Amino acid sequence: MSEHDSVDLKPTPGDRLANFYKRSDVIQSTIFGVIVTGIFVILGGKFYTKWMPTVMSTDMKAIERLMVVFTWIAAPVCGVVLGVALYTFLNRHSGDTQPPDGPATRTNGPIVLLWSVVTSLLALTAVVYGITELNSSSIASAKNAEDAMVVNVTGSQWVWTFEYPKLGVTSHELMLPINHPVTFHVNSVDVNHSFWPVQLGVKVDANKVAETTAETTPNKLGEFDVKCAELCGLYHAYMETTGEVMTVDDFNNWVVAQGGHSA
Ligand SMILES: [Cu+2]
Repeated sequence: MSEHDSVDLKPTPGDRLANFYKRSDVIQSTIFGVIVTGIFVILGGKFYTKWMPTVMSTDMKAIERLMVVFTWIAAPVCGVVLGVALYTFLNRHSGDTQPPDGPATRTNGPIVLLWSVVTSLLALTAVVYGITELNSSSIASAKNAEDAMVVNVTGSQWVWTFEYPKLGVTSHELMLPINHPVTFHVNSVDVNHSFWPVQLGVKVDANKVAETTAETTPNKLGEFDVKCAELCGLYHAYMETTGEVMTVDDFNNWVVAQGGHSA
């Protein structure tokens, strides 16, 4: 055999990749991984639409979509990890002092490259999608800002107060008219709180030193929860109240009943 032949016989990266995929441990782990990925992709879509809080605003819809997409992106990574774990678990033998082990993958260039490129692409997709959603929601808020109804939200240990400056109403329940943009100006009189009308998809800090703002447009009639999402002392867990998205007529009636003047 000449020197030239022996160089030709060296396995190419392609050969190493092909051999890697012929290994029974790799085949079994891959099959488990694909099954786990499939389950997470199906459950990801179902979970958020079935068990997450009701979607009552455009922002909540965007958040739900974001969570479903992020679950799908994470599914293959979870699939690979659980696939290998399942293979290891099912192939253990009683009395083994060491778990079954194969050749190291860290010297397998093509596999390391594949793993790095795929996970980088998944992470990049998550970043780009997240930034795009954030941007489109700020554009929508800016568009709505002019005709938005202003509600001043004040957090105090351990009560939420909602003031409607243009309507002359103050309430401890957050009433909102449907399909009308609303801007929350959020403050605190004591410690840091976090204003969280759950089903509206809004969560924003309530600070004493600086006002924060958030916008949304409620688009579904019904009650929603308002909670505090920042540990703020002894009764933090009880710092909650209810809100309701109402028809415009019902909202105006409520305003009048509270002694205010309807818009
Ligand atoms: Cu709190």
